[in-house]
Amino acid sequence: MTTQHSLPNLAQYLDDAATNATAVPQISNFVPISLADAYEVQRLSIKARTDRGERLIGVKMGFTSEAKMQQMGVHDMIWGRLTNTMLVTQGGNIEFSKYIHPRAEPEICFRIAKDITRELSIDEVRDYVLGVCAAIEIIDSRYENFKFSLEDVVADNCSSAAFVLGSWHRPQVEINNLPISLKINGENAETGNSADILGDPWKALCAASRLAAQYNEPILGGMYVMAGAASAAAFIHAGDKVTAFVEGLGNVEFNVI
Ligand code: OOG
Ligand code: MG
Repeated sequence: MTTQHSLPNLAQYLDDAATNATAVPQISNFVPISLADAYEVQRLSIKARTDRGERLIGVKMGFTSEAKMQQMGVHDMIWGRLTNTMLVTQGGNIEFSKYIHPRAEPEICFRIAKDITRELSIDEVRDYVLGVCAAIEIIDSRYENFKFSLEDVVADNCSSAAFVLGSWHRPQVEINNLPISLKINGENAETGNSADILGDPWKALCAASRLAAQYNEPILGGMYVMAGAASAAAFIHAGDKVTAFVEGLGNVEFNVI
């Protein structure tokens, strides 16, 4: 790897692309990087954000459903980081001009009750959760044409751009086998079922705990964990009203201005 393609330079390349809302060629087009290097690029690009004053407030799981893997042509579970500036108020606005080619996807989010430092089993994972809610993730790949390899998308913080959270429910609420839909301007854009998230959305949190242990990055009490989309994602445009509905958890929405 040349100095030009050092991991810090690649992190800056992606951070600049996000800041300037300009798509760039995917990294794998000009230099091969390993998955470990890609996670290091992700860590460095997030460090650039926290150095500017942003705070780490959670993590998001990616490719936890077949629908997402099929849509993006990537077949491994991944995770990315969420900072406070990505959190959009429920019913609030995002400015289209700050994004490249944003897409929205309906999700389920967990609020963590106490630090997760080791892999949790499906039987204990609920004890680590304060609440669950319907959510929307706004993804915005920094790569041209939203095209990437697994390493590319990991380096790009798994396309994370923004997220919106609905009202909180107690962790005892049933979250498996719930119909999920995404509407744009009242029209159905995507549909899915929470069972499509690894067969049970709680398993997405188990997977996050495994990654937390593997990368020695605890998920702290108070943080959010997005479970990953059960459906494909839909492109959004200025003027759109975007609503997700998770049966039993309710609606969550935002506007694109
Ligand atoms: C990568 C992010 C994947 C999910 O929910 O599966 C993701 C992408 O699709 O660009 O957020
Ligand atoms: Mg997602």
